[in-house]
Amino acid sequence: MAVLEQLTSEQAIALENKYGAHNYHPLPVVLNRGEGVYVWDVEGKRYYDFLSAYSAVNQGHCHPKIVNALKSQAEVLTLTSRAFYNDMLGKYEKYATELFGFDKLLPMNTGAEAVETALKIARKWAYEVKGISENEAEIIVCENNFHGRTTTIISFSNDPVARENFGPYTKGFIKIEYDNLLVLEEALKNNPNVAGFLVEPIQGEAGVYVPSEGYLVAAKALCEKHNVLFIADEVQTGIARTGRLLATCGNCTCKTKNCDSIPEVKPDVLILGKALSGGAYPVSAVLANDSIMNVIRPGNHGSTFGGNPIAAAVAIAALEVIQDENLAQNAHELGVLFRAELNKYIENSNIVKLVRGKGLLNAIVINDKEQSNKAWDICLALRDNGLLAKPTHGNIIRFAPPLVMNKEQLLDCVSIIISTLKQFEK
Ligand code: IF1
Repeated sequence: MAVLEQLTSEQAIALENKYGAHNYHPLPVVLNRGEGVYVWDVEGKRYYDFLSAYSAVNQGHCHPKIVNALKSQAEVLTLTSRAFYNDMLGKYEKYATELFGFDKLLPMNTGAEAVETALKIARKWAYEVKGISENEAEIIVCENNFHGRTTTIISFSNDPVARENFGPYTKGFIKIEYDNLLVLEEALKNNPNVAGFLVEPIQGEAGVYVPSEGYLVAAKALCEKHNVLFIADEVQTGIARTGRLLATCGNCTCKTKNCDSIPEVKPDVLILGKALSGGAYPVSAVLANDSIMNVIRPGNHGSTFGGNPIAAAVAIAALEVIQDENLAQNAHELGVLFRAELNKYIENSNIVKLVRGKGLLNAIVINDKEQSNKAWDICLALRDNGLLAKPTHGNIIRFAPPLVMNKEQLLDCVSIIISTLKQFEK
């Protein structure tokens, strides 16, 4: 078989099973093209993409502005390493720090690398600025978190599948219940060596858990009171996904007074990834003000590809698309419509318990008493009906289409989802 010959779905799946590590269990569909809200399989069938590569393709598949930025830069200079300067990185850093309101940006590639970077910055700040004794720094994290797959990050995961048999585990983390201010205050009061509080504004992988109104604002205030860094992991919630530029703060684009966005809170350390590149290239970043970021000095941290010219060019284009096409406002409005339509159905459903989310990061909880594969079977049926989604944990199905979706397409997807769910009603 010639390496580049067109495969059937069956052939493609067989190749991955035989030659690829089995670190995923993908839905059985083989894609070979994406455009906007659509993807196509190798047999030419078109689907609505309701996962957006876990919110990396917020700007839609193969957005021409982003692809052109990638292609143009790739033709002149792809990588210099940081041993030398390049003409794109400074422009990107200026653009992004002004957009998100921070003094500095540390460029990395994957979300997990950016989370690791934020943890290192928080620890170094704790020793050199806060004055905690060396190797005593603690970082508070939330139960049911998802921050990536490195050995340090899974050290503070409570997902056995992500954590088991990867020890010995990194120390220095205190786990508390998400969306519980009392236990956060207790942890802060009882642990003088806390450097930071790492939190997802919405817990995506856990099943799109939206915290109580005011939780993030109050949590930030508690961190300020105890001189602890509030570290927001917006890898999945950022870049307009939840109906504002960031789920935590700033540039609120919702014009309506009763918008369902999360109250504003300004993180001390902001972690971005995924849609920072529109899904065209691995780009992640950590942003902070000088009083924090300047603990990092030459030789302290880096990566071969971090801050490369392609990443810089692609990230600028991806962020421009978000603003030019007003995607945060669109995500907000379509999210309100999506949840309203689903709630109408749920009133009379015996298999869906609830729908929850912000903007276009939503999930439904399947009324699944027995630990059956109902959510998985529903996703297989959705696939057959032309819409791709995947369960997160067990009985929860995440719905996260590209933010470029229009109202007509969204209502078409609602119709597909509801008619598919009805196939499973008793
Ligand atoms: C997988 C989950 C989503 C993230 C947050 C950091 C990262 C992620 C909030 C790390 C990555 C991805 C990873 C991917 C599946 C997907 C995922 F299901 F794993 F949890 F989106 F919910 N912070 N999430 O969501 O970024 O290193 O992957 O670039 O590992 O299976 P990354």
